[in-house]
Amino acid sequence: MSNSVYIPPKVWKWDSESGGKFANINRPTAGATHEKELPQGSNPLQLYSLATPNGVKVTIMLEELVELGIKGAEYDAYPIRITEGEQFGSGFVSVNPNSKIPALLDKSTDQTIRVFESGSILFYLAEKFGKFLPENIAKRTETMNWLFWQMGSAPVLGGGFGHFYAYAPEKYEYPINRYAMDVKRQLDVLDRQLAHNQYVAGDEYTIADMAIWPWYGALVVNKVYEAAEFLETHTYKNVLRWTNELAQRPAVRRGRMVNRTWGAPEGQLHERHGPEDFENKTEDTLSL
Ligand SMILES: N[C@@H](CCC(=O)N[C@@H](CS)C(=O)NCC(=O)O)C(=O)O
Repeated sequence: MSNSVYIPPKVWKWDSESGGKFANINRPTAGATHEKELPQGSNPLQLYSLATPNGVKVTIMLEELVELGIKGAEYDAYPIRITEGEQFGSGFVSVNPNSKIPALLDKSTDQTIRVFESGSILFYLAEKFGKFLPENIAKRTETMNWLFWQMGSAPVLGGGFGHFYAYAPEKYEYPINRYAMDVKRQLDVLDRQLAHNQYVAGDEYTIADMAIWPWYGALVVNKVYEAAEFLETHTYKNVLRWTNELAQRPAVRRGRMVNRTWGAPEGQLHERHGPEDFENKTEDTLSL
């Protein structure tokens, strides 16, 4: 291994020049960096997010709920441009002190409720509307098992593998090997589960699928980190089958577009305030 050896100093100091993609927004402290109120619309739910895998989990859930005709699930979605530091504005920090998208406000309750952490948001919405989380205790627990599995595995896939393979200023063999091994193990876990189940938690489509699809579904079809060949993701046939099936769902297709600020203009709906916005507020139609 050719990487030079690092001897940690007695006390760690922040090297803001350490580089890598997103280095400009990383810092070792919490709290707001500037005053900025968040916009609010008239729908019961207010979402502050971006169409990254963690953000898409929630927009898929909301679109599935709206598609079922649940009026209380109507939402206003505003983009938080994390590369520009908008997650450190005072309004956003008051909704999520952890300064990460997605974050949700429920204005339909006696006192407005804030919800942060994508897994917590999925669970909150599933409980509130009684959907996509089975009532049967065994199925419900299996759903929560896989939801927590995803929340635990994302830092390995995103913070570990994705960071060192795609974003770090240089490629280092040790962390790439370490995380590639674990991501492949996770893919194998999923592949074995999906060999005998239509959906991740069994025969029902649940919040576990919504949490896992934006990460592992994207990975196996080369939509994150350009790592499909490196990880030989074509070998995870059951994950691919499930990925492609879910991609056909209309709510999944819409969920991917909300708060998306990159890619094809017809796939970008920066703000979402109602179902009709998918017809006339995407970036291609706005520029006409
Ligand atoms: N555990 C959190 C992770 C959220 C997260 O990492 N969000 C990223 C985008 S995918 C973010 O906001 N990053 C901005 C930053 O780190 O400053 C969740 O699942 O909600």
